[in-house]
Amino acid sequence: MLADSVEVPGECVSDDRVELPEDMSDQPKPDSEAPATTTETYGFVVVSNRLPVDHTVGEDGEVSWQHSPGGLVTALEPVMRANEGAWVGWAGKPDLEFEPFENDGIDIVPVPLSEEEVQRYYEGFSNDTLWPLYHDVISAPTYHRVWWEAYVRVNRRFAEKAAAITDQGGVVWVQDYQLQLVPQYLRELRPDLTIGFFNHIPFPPLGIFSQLPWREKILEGLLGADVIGFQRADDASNFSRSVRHLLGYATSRPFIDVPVDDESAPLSRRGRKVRRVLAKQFPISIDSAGYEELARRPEIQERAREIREGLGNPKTVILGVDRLDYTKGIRHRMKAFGELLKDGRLSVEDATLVQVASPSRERVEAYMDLRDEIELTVGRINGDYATMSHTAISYHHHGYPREEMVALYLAADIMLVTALRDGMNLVAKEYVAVRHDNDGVLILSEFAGAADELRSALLVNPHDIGGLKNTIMRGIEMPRRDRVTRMRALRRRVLDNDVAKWSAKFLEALAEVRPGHRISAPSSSSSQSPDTPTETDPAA
Ligand code: GDG
Repeated sequence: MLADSVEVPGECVSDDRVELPEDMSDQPKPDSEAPATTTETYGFVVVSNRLPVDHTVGEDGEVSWQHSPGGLVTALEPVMRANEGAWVGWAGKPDLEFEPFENDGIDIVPVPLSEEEVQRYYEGFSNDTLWPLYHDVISAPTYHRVWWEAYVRVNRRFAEKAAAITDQGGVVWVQDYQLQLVPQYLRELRPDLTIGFFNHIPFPPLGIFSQLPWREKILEGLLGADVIGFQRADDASNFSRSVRHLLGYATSRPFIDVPVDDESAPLSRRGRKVRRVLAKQFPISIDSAGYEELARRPEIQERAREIREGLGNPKTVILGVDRLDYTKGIRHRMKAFGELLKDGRLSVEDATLVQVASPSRERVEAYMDLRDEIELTVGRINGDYATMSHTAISYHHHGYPREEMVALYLAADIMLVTALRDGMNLVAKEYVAVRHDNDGVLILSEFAGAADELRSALLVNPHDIGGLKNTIMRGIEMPRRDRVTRMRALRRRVLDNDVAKWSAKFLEALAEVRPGHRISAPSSSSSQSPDTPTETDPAA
């Protein structure tokens, strides 16, 4: 996810894009030529809050666009090329109108937002209502009717744009929680389309989701899709349970029968005309080979050595990389690390914690408060324990180029992921992908979606500070042979299940649900056996 800072699912297009310092951007240079406009229609359309390009204005006032090659873009680029695809989204700045254009092989179709819509739809309803609600109410969600009204209006605009540019019988894939009403609006406008939706963040349990004053509307919005993808099996079953209890529809996992007025629709077992929606997990991944390729470059390995030297060559480098977000458990890991220093189980010569906290959602109050709190904690711990030659926590409130991130992963003996709730957590997968030496320890929260797949990590409950401290010590003391055994197993998982396989599986599921609406999946050999209902849940 990305936005004011940035947002897109992580480096994917969600909507917190990581803000990179201008002189350190790892993005390709801006296209210097004026974009060519396009008024075409497309067989395959991706819709996300943020576009995969950033609008930039040079010192001379000249406008250009920077392609942001995140994981989602990397995964979808070949599919888009094979199907003449387009990407619909917001350019990340308010009140910015421009014509569709082609950028680096992807046709870009903008949806403008006013300053008020950015405040209400994006910063308000998306980031201060849905985000905390969907992450176990770690921070209290705010409910404002005017935010909801803006969310409805903006979702309708995205749907209208997608409806206007998609070919007859085409495929539209909607991304993430900012756009949950788009599938329904799109189906109303264009019943001929095949519609997919992928939720990059968790879907909450019924008891929490029920707080939302507009809960039925959100469910109906999502059920406009043919396939609804989630990160974890638990998210899919939370969703099905909410549908059963709040809408009364029959579910037979992984399917949901949505009643329709269409005479030609099939009959359900209860004798109702229904449209069948598939709701199941499609765990997202990364461009694993791309990360490994960067990690094998000699200059990046040299940079990793320099980083360690710059830290005073501590015996152990522990690394945290997160958007500065209260869901990531940054406070918990600092508390555990600070106590290990206090208890004398570690000294600053033994271990340094490097924390990259990329700027994110800086206009939302909860994020401003979090930043103050974390920076106070860093200052206290460093004040108490740093020496002239060794710091305790090396804290960085910046975005870095991807090459630097890879060097950091290579420099780290321990990767510490302590999310209190996280849809997936790509950082955990990136760390594993770069460790071609099969060394390094991943400590991973059981509340991150990645924990379902990365079972050979050291799994932790970040709320259990005593347990977290012991796990950090276990990671530090782990013999190389055990580290290698675990890392090999993790790497098999991450290299086998990359982001290309993720998108191919999702698109295959879409094609199966609506045969005849097949889109060309370029080089994927991955195929999934068709889902069979495993369980029948009576409607509430
Ligand atoms: C959402 C869900 C889900 C971070 N700092 C820098 C930088 N990053 C990159 C990381 C990674 C991405 O940002 C963060 O992705 P995460 O998955 O860890 O977290 P969210 O941003 O919250 O993403 C999450 C994801 O969507 C995908 O579905 O996994 O659960 O919350 O790729 O490397 N990249 C660069 N410089 C930085 O300073 N270049």
